[in-house]
Amino acid sequence: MRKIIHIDMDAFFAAVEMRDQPHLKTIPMAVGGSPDKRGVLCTANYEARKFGVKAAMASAYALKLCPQLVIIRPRIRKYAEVSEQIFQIFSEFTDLIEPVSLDEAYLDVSSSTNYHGSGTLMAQAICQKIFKETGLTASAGIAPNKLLAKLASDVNKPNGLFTLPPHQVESFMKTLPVNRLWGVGKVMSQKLQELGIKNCEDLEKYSLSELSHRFGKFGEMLFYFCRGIDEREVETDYERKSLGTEETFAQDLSIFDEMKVNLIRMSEELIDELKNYPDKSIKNIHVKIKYSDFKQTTIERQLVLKPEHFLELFSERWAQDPRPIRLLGVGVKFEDELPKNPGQLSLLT
Ligand code: TTP
Ligand code: MG
Repeated sequence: MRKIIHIDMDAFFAAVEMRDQPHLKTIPMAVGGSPDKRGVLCTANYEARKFGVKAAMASAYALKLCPQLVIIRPRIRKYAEVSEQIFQIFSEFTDLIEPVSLDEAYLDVSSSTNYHGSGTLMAQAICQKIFKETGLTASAGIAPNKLLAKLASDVNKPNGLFTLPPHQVESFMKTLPVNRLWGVGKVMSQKLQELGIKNCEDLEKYSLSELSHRFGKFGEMLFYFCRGIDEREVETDYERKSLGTEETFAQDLSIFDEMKVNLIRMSEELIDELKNYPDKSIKNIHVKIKYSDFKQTTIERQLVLKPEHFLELFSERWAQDPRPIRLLGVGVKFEDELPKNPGQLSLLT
């Protein structure tokens, strides 16, 4: 059973501003662009949220809802500095950290042995340390997977923790509205609504094949998500530099056609899996061969992502050494990314 912690800072940009200018603490305030330049809000403090003011709202409209709202220009560099501090704290607890944005991350603490291996105690310690070092509060969710940890971190937000142990997952999921599931946005939510599906309990009535027939690969994910099942790994930046799959065969393959069939199938599966990484560009593709004597070789090249191209690489290499093989692998390397920023920052004006 994995132990995943999801940490999310409270009203992050606003909290930094309130810390640095304490008079803002008791009044409704937001961080964002100016109302007369068609600016939008990055976030608002909890005082302002009482008026319905929230992130991504036009600043001019927010002022209509709350005329006394104070809007502060964002200081992204400052927020990035604080972000570095909190990620430094995370790294004292585990190496498996997936940054989601400046203020949010998943931590896989399954193999961390301090705090008696307790995810809850670790999350508590992380939040306390964040507060001590930055003066800011965070919320945390502790659960067996990413989907549940993210949902859990919202339960006692702000400045709260929630642990979802495996035996409570079923009852927790039943009443959960489907639009709280990862990946269910407005359009999907609407489609589900049309089928009379409001919460996860309604969704559970649909079989895997029904959901996958209606919504493709995402439908399959929904089938598992509504039951609180999520196999997605906590992906560190390092792991995201490549993606691949390999198979050791029960019996060594000695006939080319058998190899070909398996290779094409594996390439197709990989190409399918790559649909989950729409923002990645592929640098090159590769094929790995392990012979029956464990000798292994890899060939990689800049080619368009197609099953035939994996086959081309394979055939070329195997022709040089046509012996039985025990393992085949196919994979891709991704282009290096620019440093990760929250997509939302584009909202700044
Ligand atoms: P969030 O974690 O979504 O929000 P938050 O930290 O302000 O508030 P909460 O207590 O609900 O977690 O986003 C983190 C920061 O990212 C937020 O402080 C500002 C920025 N951001 C934008 O710039 N635009 C946006 O639309 C959103 C949602 C966030
Ligand atoms: Mg936050």
